[in-house]
Amino acid sequence: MTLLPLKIGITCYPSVGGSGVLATSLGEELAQRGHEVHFISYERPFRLPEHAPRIHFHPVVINDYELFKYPDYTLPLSVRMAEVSQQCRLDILHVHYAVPHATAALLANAMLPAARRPRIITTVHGTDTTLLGNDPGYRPAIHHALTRSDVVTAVSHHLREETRRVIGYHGPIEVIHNFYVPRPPTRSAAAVRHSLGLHGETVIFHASNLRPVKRIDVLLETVARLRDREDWKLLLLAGAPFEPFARDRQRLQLTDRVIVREKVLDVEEYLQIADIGLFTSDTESFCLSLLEAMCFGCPGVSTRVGGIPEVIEAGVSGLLAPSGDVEALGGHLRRLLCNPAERRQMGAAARARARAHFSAEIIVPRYEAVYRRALELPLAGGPHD
Ligand code: GMT
Repeated sequence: MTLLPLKIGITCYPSVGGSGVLATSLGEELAQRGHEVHFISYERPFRLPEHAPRIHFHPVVINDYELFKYPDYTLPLSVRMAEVSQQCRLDILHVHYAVPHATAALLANAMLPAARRPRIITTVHGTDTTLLGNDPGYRPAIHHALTRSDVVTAVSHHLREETRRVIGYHGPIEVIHNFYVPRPPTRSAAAVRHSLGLHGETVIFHASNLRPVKRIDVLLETVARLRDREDWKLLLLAGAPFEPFARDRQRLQLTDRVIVREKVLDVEEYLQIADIGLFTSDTESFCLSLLEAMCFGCPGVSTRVGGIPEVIEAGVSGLLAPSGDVEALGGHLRRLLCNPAERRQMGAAARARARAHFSAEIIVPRYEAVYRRALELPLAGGPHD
C-alpha cells in the first residue's frame, strides 16, 4: 500500500545544540522521503539548507514591548503555529524540547477549529526534563503539555525514566534514540590539521555548549593527568565563550595542549581529524556529540551517566568511568593513547554501532511510524479545548 506524504510542522531551538541539530536533520530526512516540512522558529535552524525541495521556514516575529520586563516568545510562537497549521494544512506538529514549544503547540490547537488541528508530537531531549522539570515554576506546565500531547517521545530509555520520575508523567513515552547524518567535509583532513598547527599528535576531541553539566573542569583536569611524553592535543569545539575556563587551562599548564574553536558550524571538518572523543558530563540524556564522533570512527571515553551507556558499549566501542572520576577517565584516555591498534579497533566498532543503531535509515522510519499512528488517534483534548 502506498502511503501519502505528510505535512509536518517542526519547532526546535535553531541555535547550535543537540535538540536543534537532531530536529533539523529529521526535517531534512523527512523532506527527502517526500514529506512536506515546515520549520517554525525565531530563526532559521543553522544547519537547515536554504534551497531544499519541500522544506519551508516560517519565522516567528517577536516584538520587544516596553511594558514587558521580559519579551514573550510563547504567544507569538503559538499564533504562528496556528497560522501555519491552518494555511499549510499540517497533519503533524512535532515539537523538540518541551519548554515552551509543547505548551505553544497546545495553545495553537486551541485557537484552531477541530478539523484543522494537527496531531502534536512532543520529543523531550534532556534538560527540559532533568533541569526545568525540577523547577516548580515549570514542572506543572511540562506535565500538562506532555499529558495533552498526542504522542510523547524521549531520546533514551534513561530520559524516559527520568521524565516519569521528575515530571510524574506516567503516560506512554516512546524511546527513539538520536541519529546523525554526517555531511561531507569541505576541506581535507590535512588542510584542517595544518590550520590548527597540528603535526603528528593524537587528537582528543570534545564539543559542547560548555554549560555546567558538561563539567569542563573535569575535562581539563582529566587531560592534565596525561603524562607529558604522550603526544596529544585536546581540540575543544565550544558552543559558548571559552573565556571562563581560560584560567583553569593556564593553571593546569595546558595552554599549548588545548586548542579551542568557538561557535563552529561545520563540525565535520574537525570530526574527520578526531582520534578519541572525551565527554565528562554529569548528566546526558544521549550525547549527540559522542555519536557524531563515533560516526567518524572515533572511540569515546565518557562518564557513565544518563543515556550514555545506551550509546557506547563499554569496552567495545568506547570506555566509561564514574562521573567526576578524573583518575579513571585519565586512565582510559592513556590506554587509548598508548594503544593505537586497540583505539582503531574500538573506533571501527563505534562506527559500526552508530550505523547499525543510530543511522537515519533506522531512526527516521520510527518517527514516521509515530506520525502515522498519531493520525489514527482521536483528536487529543476534543472540541472543548
Ligand atoms: O546538551 C545540551 O546542553 C544541549 C541539549 C539540547 O537540548 O539541545 O542536548 C540534549 O539533547 C540532545 C539531542 O537529543 C542530546 O543528545 C543531549 O544529550 C541532551 N543534553 C543533555 O541531556 C544535557
